[in-house]
Amino acid sequence: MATIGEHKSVNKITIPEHPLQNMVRVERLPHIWCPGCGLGILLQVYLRAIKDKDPNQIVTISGIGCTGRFSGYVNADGFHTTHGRAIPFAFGVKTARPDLEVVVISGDGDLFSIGGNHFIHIMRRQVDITIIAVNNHIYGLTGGQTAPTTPHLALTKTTPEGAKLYPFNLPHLAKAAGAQYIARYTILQQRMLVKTIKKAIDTKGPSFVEIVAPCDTLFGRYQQLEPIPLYHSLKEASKPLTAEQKKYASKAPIIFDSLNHKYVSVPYGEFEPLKRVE
Ligand SMILES: Cc1ncc(C[n+]2csc(CCOP(=O)(O)OP(=O)(O)O)c2C)c(N)n1
Ligand code: SF4
Ligand SMILES: [Mg+2]
Repeated sequence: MATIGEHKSVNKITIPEHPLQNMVRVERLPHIWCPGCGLGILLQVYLRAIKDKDPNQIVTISGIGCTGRFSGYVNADGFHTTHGRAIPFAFGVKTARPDLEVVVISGDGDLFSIGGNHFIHIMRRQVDITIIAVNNHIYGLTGGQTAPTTPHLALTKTTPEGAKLYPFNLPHLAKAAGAQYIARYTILQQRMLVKTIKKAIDTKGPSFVEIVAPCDTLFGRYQQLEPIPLYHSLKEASKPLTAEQKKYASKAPIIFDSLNHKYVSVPYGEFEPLKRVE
């Protein structure tokens, strides 16, 4: 049994010991994430993926946002860095200590908006790090503003008439920039995600994993979807990549029908990395 919840405003609660408890900074609990948020699921997925590794050999780095809190809950070395700068921090760590496994876990706004330039250049430089992007289609922590991953015409706090821009297709972007391992899964495919994160960490060179985990509180609310229908829609639209999509990431965008409030297509699996012509 363990006692958690040292925060002043929270009553102490007693819970049975969790099998991954040693890997979590329990003094930080309860976490900040909303009920139903995929980030809680991702924490246990990530811990399962790294549990056989030496905790002194892995560094988990995140930026700012709901996802940015991730590194703070992992009971191993990590950095909770400034907004958009998780990748430069990671590059610094890898440069100083090439023997370490360096994993960036951060939000779609953090990695592709303010940090977008760092993303393409870390890939181009072929740095041996893993980047895990949580695509929740929105800026979660700051109240649901549009992100570079917001579906076309989706309502958000800053697009009350619907997002005019089209979202990035992240695996396609990662492939063009030079990622050596590229995958997309949703937060509903947890076993596959554990394997994928292990593979991404073990790949030499830059690895990229997109995890579609819609913000049920804000993205869901603006699309008039309660959490359960939101997840049902995600599940129904999620399909393994076709052979053509594996080869051409451009043919595997996430499609969300904003007018009818539902996912249409969320292709998932591993994509072929770019073959360079020398
Ligand atoms: C330099 C700077 N600009 C803006 C902010 C405000 N800010 C904090 S989190 C955030 C968005 C985070 O969105 P995302 O990376 O998608 O993370 P999520 O909360 O969705 O997981 C913004 C704009 C900040 N902290 N620092
Ligand atoms: S605001 Fe959204 S992304 Fe942030 S914890 Fe809540 S559900 Fe998750
Ligand atoms: Mg986000």
